Amino acid sequence: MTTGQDAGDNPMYEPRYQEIATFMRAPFQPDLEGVDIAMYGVAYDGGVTNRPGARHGPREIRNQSSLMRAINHATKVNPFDGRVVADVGDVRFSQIYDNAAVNADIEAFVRRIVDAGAIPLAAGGDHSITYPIFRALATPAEPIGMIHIDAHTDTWGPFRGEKFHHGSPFRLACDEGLLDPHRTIQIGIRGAQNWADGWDYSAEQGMRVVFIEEFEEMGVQAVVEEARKVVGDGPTYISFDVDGIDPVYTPGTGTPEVGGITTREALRMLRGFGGLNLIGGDVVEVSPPFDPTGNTALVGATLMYEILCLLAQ
Ligand SMILES: [Mn+2]
Repeated sequence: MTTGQDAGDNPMYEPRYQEIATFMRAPFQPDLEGVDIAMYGVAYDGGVTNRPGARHGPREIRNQSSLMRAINHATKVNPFDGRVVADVGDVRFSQIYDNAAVNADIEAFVRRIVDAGAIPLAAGGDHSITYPIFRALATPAEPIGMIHIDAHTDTWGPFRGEKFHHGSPFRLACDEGLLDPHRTIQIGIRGAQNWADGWDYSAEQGMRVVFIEEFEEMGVQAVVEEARKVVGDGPTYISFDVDGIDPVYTPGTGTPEVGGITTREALRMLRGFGGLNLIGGDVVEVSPPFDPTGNTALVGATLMYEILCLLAQ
């Protein structure tokens, strides 16, 4: 039993303001050797339709994640116990002004993680990054399910002639047969739109969309049960856009929408997803330039830790 008095040489047990700020203070291991869960950054925000800055998300989430500890007080899971959890670095981009080229780099990076036998856990980046992640995780023959927490369905069509943007990843993934719409639940949706085609697309494809009003009416426990029913036993991905949370907690994001999920509801909800067949996850849309107190990045790091605990189960 390691205690605070005899922690040995493990940097995770050093005082938390020390050492290099990797995700959760896990070892930095870009070679992926023996890694079970690979945390990585996708420092890209070329897909935003409004306020930029999410390219700075991974670094600031790393910084705030120094505040995380090992044992989850609610579930008693210690994700570091008996498995290798590592920070494997950021996706390297061959080009940064070409969304299609960026997508190819993200896909190749995640494919390397999967081929090494590790489960990928990303810090974005804007939400456009999840589409190339899905290209590495799924095929039309073996589509995946998804639990998606967000203010927006992100199933919109092209924006000003560009189909790769942060409002479209799940339409692209669904059109390509990578995402099974009948095993998809979108939670926390809200905010006025100028066109309804994203909402319509999700409904037409058969995705389960829980608008924030229904979320409030149902309560967290019923939403958890609904999500578990929708995704079932099949391979499932968790994608958490911090704009699903109310901007009083997460103001530092590209497209904030008031009237959202509280951080306490979000943590309770995530803890309800233990034991599902989870194949990866991400936390996206933390935009440090709009986050003067650092709290959005702290929330992002905490959500990432909770998803890490789920992936470890
Ligand atoms: Mn989103």
